[in-house]
Amino acid sequence: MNTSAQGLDIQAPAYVKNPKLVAWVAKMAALCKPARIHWCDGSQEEYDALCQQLVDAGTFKKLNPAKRPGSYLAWTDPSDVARVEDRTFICCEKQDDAGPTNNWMAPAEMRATLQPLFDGCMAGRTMYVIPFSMGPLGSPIAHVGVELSDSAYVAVNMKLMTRMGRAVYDVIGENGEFVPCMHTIGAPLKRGEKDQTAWPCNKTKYIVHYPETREIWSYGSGYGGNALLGKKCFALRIASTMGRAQGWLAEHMLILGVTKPDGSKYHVAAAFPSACGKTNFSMLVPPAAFAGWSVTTVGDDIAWIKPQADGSLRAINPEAGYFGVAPGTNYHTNPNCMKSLGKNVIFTNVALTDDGDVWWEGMEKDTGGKLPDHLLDWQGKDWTPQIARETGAKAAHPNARFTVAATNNPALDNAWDDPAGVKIDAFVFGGRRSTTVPLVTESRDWTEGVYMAATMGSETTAAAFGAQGVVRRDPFAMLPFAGYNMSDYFQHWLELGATIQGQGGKLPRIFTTNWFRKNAEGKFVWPGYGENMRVLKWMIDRIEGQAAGQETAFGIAPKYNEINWSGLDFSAEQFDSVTDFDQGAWAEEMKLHDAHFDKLAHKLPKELMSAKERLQRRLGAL
Ligand code: TSX
Ligand code: MN
Repeated sequence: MNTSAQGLDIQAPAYVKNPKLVAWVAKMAALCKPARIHWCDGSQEEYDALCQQLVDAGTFKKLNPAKRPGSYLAWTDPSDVARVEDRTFICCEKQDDAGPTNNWMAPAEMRATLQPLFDGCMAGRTMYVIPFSMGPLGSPIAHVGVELSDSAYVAVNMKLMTRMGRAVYDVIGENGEFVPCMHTIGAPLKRGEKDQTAWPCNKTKYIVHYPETREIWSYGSGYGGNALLGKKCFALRIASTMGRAQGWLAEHMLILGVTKPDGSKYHVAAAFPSACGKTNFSMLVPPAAFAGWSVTTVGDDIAWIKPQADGSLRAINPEAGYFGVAPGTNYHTNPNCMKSLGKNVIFTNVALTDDGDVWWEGMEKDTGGKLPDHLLDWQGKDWTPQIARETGAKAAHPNARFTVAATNNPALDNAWDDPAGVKIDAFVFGGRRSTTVPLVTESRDWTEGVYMAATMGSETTAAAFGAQGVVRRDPFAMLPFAGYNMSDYFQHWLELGATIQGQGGKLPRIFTTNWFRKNAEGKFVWPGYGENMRVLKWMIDRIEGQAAGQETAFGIAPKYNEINWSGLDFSAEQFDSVTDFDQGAWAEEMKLHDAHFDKLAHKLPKELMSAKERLQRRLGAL
């Protein structure tokens, strides 16, 4: 197909057969005025050529092939290192539909704001047409998108993070639907002008979603969730609104499989706020005492979950790769992740070693505490242990990332690419709390589970925020990612449960976890990491009817002797200290729940208020 826009030839490859798509590309090219258009085919040759181009431009450093084959390192502009939540907008007609937790602007006003910014924004650059499927190609749970971007970094990251390339055009066909995703770094080049930096971007940033027309417009940033639009923008914000309209769930959840020695297998979908170790949990290695058990990864960040005719919920990971935080990752915290990072990785904002490899804080745990003698830090400056001691300078940015294809993961679940998805047997909602919230509980019913998820919270860590130890509510770990009113989102969860139950379906169990309780000395009591397998096993025992548990105010909890302690020295007293209920602490906790619900009061489901009253009655009876 051939359409012309202001002298620029929009020569689509013959295999692009969708007139709407070609017309949209032509219209966007006319707006953004790129020097050329590159229709990505997703081939390895294309990936290699784009990486080489990024090396030539200085954006990528090719890492030592003897140490890290097929891998690259990018250092971003110091101002472009994370998602920009205060610049993220949900633009629906009514502000009430975005709710009190989202930034909102009326669509017409936002379009008028973005029009002049996008006019000519790609001048002198290439517009990449990036077709991608979120989920296995052609899966009934999957959906496709097309991102137009002037960043080759985005194109190569999308190749690792999604099913990107030619085959997507067959899914779109002549009249199939796709979510249009516009992205620009917002750094047009004048005629003959060359980039002054290896990471051009714009101080002005907009991450904009139009849920009603299912569009994404991103301006000014080249980083992660701001620019790889299939991820947070599509797979969570836009997809959550699609799920609400169509009766399914788009969730900020990892998906893992647990296989027992007898071969039976369960799938768990788990939501944790940031800095709780989601990727670690999705790649958990069971302790030695769990011989014959295995944990496999379906996904580490996002789950799309659709009700089935048989009353089950089946889930896919819409992504095809991991865009994870590097600092803190090592062979102790996540061996499978480290093994995934051996080759064909794009690193962003980690440090460069003198022999052309990468390094980040936490890696010293794998070398007996020994730090490298010299590095170039994520800004290209000299770094030595002495400089670090004297100035506190970090070698890697705390939000430094790896991008890697899921197929690198040695613990990848064999159903990870199954178009039918996997049946979800349990939901887990985890928070990071040094007090109050017990190690694990199971909700008595769906509504109580929704209440637990709606009130979940995390204590801020020094690294992430100014104040330490303040509880931030992050309902369902979806606060920054819900594409509509958070109270309507709770209602959607309640209705979905009621519908499935009304049809005689069997809902997944709902559990809460907290790996982070501390003792009076401020030390973590629960060993966490692989030892969380013991909690996973108790969940499966519950599902199988093998553990009676005991009633608590906040759901059903394990008795000490219901946990398999083989190979771990963990006393009943220690167990008590991560599971006990402090009446005073819970009284304070309920005040925080009240304050949280006050903010969402306008449309808060009445059922959640009733659930709160039931909880309060039980707490009063402690
Ligand atoms: O990821 C974590 N998980 C889940 C793992 C499957 N982390 C890291 C969180 C930051 C990203 C954890 N940190 C976990 C955990 O279960 N638990 C803790 C707290 C903790 C930290 C250190 C130790 C024990 C617990 N022990 C030693 O350092 C020896
Ligand atoms: Mn995430």
